[in-house]
Amino acid sequence: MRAIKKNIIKKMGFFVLMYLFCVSTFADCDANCAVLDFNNDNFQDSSEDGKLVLRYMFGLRDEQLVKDLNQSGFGSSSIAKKIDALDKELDVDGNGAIDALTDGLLLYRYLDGQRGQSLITGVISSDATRKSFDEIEAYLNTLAG
Ligand SMILES: [Ca+2]
Ligand SMILES: [Ca+2]
Repeated sequence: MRAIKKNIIKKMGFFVLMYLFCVSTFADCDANCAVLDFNNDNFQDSSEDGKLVLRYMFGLRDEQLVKDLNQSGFGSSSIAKKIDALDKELDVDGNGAIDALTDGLLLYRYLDGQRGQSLITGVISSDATRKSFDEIEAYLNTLAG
């Protein structure tokens, strides 16, 4: 009986260690993973992260935020939290407001690999403080890390 108890305690200790390892790994990821990798799959791309940030800016949350997208084990609330943490940094054109049809599309196009004039055509607000593709690209390069 005592041997069985010892064995159970040993096994529980193993699971506790595994749990702590996983928690610390994910905690590291939150701090160090690329800022625009919203689903934490180690890629910054338009097909997942670009859509996520656009949907988020359009006010979609929970299941609607992640529908048909790869969450890579990262739940919708964690994804929303990661996007939300960027706060004012999401104001890509620097007009003081965060808007899906300007900032969101700039982020989407940037993650899609578009650069130069095609990055900014039709999606810069009239009161933007970052207007040229040079300024937008430089800003997003800093943000993407
Ligand atoms: Ca990603
Ligand atoms: Ca803006």
